[in-house]
Amino acid sequence: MRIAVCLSDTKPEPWLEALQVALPGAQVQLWSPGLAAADHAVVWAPPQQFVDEQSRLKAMFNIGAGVDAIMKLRLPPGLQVVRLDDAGMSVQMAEYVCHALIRHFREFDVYESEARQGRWVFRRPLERADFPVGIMGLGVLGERVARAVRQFEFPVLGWSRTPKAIDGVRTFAGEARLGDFLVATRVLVNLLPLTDATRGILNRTTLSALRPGGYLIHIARGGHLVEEDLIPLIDSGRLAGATLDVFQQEPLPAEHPFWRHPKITVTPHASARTLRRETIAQIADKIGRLERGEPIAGVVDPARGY
Ligand code: OXD
Repeated sequence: MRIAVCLSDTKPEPWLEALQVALPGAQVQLWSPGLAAADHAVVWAPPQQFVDEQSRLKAMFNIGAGVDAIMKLRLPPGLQVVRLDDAGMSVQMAEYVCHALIRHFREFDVYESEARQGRWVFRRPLERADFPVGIMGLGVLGERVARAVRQFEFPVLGWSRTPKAIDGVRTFAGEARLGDFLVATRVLVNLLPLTDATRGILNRTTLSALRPGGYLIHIARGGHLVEEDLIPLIDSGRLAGATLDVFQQEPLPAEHPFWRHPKITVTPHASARTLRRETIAQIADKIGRLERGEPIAGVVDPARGY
C-alpha cells in the first residue's frame, strides 16, 4: 500500500516519519510531480496537480479542521475526502473561545491597560445574563465549545444548517431562523465550515442584528467575514469589538488595520493547532478500516461541502 503525503505550509518530515511508524507495512512518500499512484493521501491544501496526478486514491485525509481548500479543487467522483474527527481540536477551540469571551466579559483587557499605568481601579461587575453567547456551527467543534461556555453559566444559543439538540443550548436551524438567532445573541462565535452558502455570512447586516454591545469571536475561515464591514461597526459603537483568528489573507498583512485597532484582538490562525500524534493515530486507524472494507466516520459530503 502506498501513502502520498502533500502538505502545504507544513514541514513534512515529522509527518512522514510518524506515518511510517504508524503504518509499518505501507510505503509512505512525500509527493512531488510524477510520484507513482498511491492508495491513500494525507494532505493539507494540496494543489490541483496533486489530485489530477493521483487518480487512483481511495481516500484523501485532511490534517486540519476545515476541508474548504480541498473542496474547491476538481475532485474525481468517488474519491472520499476525510476530515479529522476532533483529534484534539475541539478542546483547543473551547479554550480559545472561553478565553476571548471571559477576557471581554470580565474586561481583563481594560485591567491589563490600567495595570500598565499602575492603576488600582475596580470595574463594576457585569450581568452574565446580558451576555448570551451564540455559536454558529454545531458540529463536533461547535458542540464542544457550547458545552464549555455553558460551564461558565452564560446563556448559550446555537445556529446550524440542520436542527440540532444540545442540552442547555437554545438552538435555531436554517436560513429562516438566522435573524432570530442573531437578535438574541450578544457574543457571536463563528465555527461554520466555509461553503458557497456561508461565504460572507458575517457582514454589516448580520453583525448589526446582534444585541447592543455585540462582540465577535471568529475562528472559522477568513472568507466568512466581509472584513471592510467590521471596523465601521466597531467605530460607530454598534459592536464592542472582536477577537479574530482567521483572515481573508493569511498571514495578515503588516499594514492591515485589524492589527492596530484597540478593540480588535488578532491571533495568527492559532485557535486550534493540529496535534500530530492524535491525527496520525486517527488516520492510521481509518486507513486500516478502509483496507478491511469497514466504514469510517468523517467522510465529507460533497454536496454539503463539509
Ligand atoms: C484549520 C486548521 O482547518 O487549522 O483551520 O486545522
